[in-house]
Amino acid sequence: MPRFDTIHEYEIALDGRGLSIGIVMSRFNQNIGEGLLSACVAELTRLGVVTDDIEIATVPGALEIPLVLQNLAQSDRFDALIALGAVIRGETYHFEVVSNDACRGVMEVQLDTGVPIANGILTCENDEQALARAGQKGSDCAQAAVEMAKLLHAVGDRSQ
Ligand code: INI
Repeated sequence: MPRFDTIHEYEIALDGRGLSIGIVMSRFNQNIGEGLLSACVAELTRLGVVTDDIEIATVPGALEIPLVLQNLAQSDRFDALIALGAVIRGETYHFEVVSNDACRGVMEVQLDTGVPIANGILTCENDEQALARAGQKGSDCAQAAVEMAKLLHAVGDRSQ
């Protein structure tokens, strides 16, 4: 239901039919990456995205994610992208560098290209914490990607 009579408010249905989604997953902490990925793909398909319209690229670590996202975004083939990975404090002395640079890169790519990117790069204290969060985060990213793709399409349609 609209909140106001004369103000246009975008109402976005989480309907992924017809959307093309690219996923970039870091293989560092691979079991956590796989947990994020399976939850993410399960939710995308539940929302109606067909598997033929999903592409998955894997990279060695979170720091490699932004460059691949940039290439996928510039291909003009995707309505939204998703970044998946885990940076674990206990396993690196440069935790802040890896997490900050990876997340900054993801944000820069989406602002530079205009393609929405759901950021599922977990930053956690330890493996247990990351594993506990992976399922929910993967699913949340699928929903964010579908919502943002649909919202930007709706904004674009109104600008015509
Ligand atoms: N990459 C991750 O995705 N998670 C980490 O926890 C991590 N640690 O611990 O260092 C990590 N490092 C690798 C980095 O992303 C690059 O792959 C590497 O520096 C090569 O460029």
